Amino acid sequence: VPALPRELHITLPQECRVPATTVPVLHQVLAHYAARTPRLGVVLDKVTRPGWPGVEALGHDHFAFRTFGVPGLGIASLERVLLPLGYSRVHDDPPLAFPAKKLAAAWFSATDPAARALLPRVFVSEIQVEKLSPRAQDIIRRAAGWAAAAPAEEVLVQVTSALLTGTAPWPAPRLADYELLMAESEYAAWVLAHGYSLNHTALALHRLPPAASAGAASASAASADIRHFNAQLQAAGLDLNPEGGLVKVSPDALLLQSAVVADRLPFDFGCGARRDIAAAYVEFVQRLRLPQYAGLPADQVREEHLREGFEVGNADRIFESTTLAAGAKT
Ligand code: OOG
Ligand code: NI
Repeated sequence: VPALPRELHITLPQECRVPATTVPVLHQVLAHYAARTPRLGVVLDKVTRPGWPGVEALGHDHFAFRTFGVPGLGIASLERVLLPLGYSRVHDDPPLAFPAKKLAAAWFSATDPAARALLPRVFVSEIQVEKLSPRAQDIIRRAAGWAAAAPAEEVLVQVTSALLTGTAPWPAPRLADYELLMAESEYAAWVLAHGYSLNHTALALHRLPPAASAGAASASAASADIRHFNAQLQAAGLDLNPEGGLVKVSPDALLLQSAVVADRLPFDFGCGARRDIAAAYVEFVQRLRLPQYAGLPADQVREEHLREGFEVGNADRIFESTTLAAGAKT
């Protein structure tokens, strides 16, 4: 297993009622992701270590996974792993839906309120495979169709194994199949190649103190500032997802998100073909204080006082962080 940089570790206090295996599982997922996300290394080396030298742990706002919405897999397959690990599904009304991308999403948070600011939320999306062309459906069924026929416990073991090893529970696809899916849905092609490997972690800027270099104006701010952070990312030579502006802002203006575009890395397709394709990316989130807590002194603000959840308009743009890398020429 690759080593996990120290500041990405998750530490829970003793009193949290979280199963003993949860943090080791999350660390394993992160270690595989960190090893195949060179841009995460740049974020740590060039931005967070120099800008926040005293900070030992960067908080994870959320992890994100992508799946095929087929019987036995999809959001439900990760739900079956997450519930025994001490997570609960959060029901959004209306549900998170992305009709143009043929995607649906759900998210999970720690069941124990004391663990909520420490364990990452988990955002899981699925592509509505039945809405794709017959040819695309055929490719996906050849890879993922086994799950419909297999006993539930077999699927659970396969999904958990893929999660822990950063792989897919099907063989490496043929390049032609990847390209056919890519022409129709970049998301579907990504899942065919990467399966249950972590799509991104989102670092919680609201849990970081203001940066010393942000200037006097921010000295009284409650946390690091996403616009300043983005400027640091750009100064480090990282390309940010520009869709809808560098900072994606929720309609209530309390959920701010940005992302570096995904790394492009060599991938070994079936039959010996090798190509550079979009891999994982890194996201940054700043949750602002809910209006009813506007008067709290900065040192008393905790995660429960901040804007919760996700936002369709933001997520729709964040999804493009892999498209932007996949389309780039090397
Ligand atoms: C997920 C995109 C959405 C967010 O935080 O809203 C997202 C993906 O790219 O799979 O991460
Ligand atoms: Ni995200």
